[in-house]
Amino acid sequence: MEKYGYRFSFGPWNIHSGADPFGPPVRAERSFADKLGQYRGLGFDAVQFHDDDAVPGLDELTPLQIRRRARKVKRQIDDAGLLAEFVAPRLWESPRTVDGAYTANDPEARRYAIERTKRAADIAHELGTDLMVLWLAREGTYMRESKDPVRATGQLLEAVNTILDYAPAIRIAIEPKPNEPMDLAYIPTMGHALALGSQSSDPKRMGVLMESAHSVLAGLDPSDEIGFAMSFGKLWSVHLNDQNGLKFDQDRSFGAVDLRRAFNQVKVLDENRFYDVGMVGLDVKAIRTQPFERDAEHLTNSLRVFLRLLELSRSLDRAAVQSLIDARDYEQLDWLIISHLLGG
Ligand code: XUL
Ligand code: MN
Repeated sequence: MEKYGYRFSFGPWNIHSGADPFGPPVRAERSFADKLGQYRGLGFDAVQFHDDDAVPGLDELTPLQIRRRARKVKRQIDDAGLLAEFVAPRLWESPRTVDGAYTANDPEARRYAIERTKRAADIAHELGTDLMVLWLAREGTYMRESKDPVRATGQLLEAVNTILDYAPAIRIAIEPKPNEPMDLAYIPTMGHALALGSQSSDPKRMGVLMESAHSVLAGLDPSDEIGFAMSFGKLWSVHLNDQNGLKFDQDRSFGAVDLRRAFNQVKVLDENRFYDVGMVGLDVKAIRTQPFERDAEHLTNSLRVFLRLLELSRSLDRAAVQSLIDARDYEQLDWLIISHLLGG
């Protein structure tokens, strides 16, 4: 498969048992080793990790035990011919973080969140990646009056500064999302994430990860969110997927809902040489009807859509596009793009 210099990644959670908030698993859960064995065959190069994807049960282990277990995982991914793209601390499942992690009102919960993030940085170090992703899942409110947004923003800043200081080799990419699980999140868009990074103690090490579904949930166009971050050299990873309107986070296969929107994401990534900067992550989930034996097709479909759209972006008649722009003939430009997407 020609991949045009792009490298692709996904997380172990992207092959899953199909449980949702309303029903139990519908497929057996695969082991980590089983999933790892599938990456190369599916056309992927790297693994995205939550800290506990690499070291399950890390809250019960000492820092030294965590590092040792992470080292074993490093050998597993080496043996599978894979890289680790990033490590993300999973700060949203512990009973300690029901009211938030870095912005919890309980100082003990905030302390736990910082310690857990330090362990995630240790794991990243052992897995050979300098990238940490922060999806700030529970930093926000269900009850507006329960937290103070000025104080919460200060706490988020203090948290990233503490990690930047603790792990001088680590770069942090914030993955914004406007809601779910919270009603209202404190860092809902690229702009918020970049502003926070710019105020940190080391702005050079603060960037972003754009997820298509999250941008759509914020009422924004993913390609503009990509372009905004890329204009500052701050887009360090992506979670491409798709989303049918303003509902729960669907993590549909890339391009499954809106091919033109997917095309514009690929176009802006490629025009700005994203392949020199980061990997193409696909944060997609198989729909619940999918059987166990065919539980990774959403990943291959998404990868194929990316590559097909890449070919379409590169084969676009740029001179014709430019002359239509010069003539301000945008209806014809519309037709040129649509007919190109339809195969000419
Ligand atoms: C949540 C989400 C997460 C992060 C990783 O919506 O996208 O999977 O990408 O923590
Ligand atoms: Mn994601």
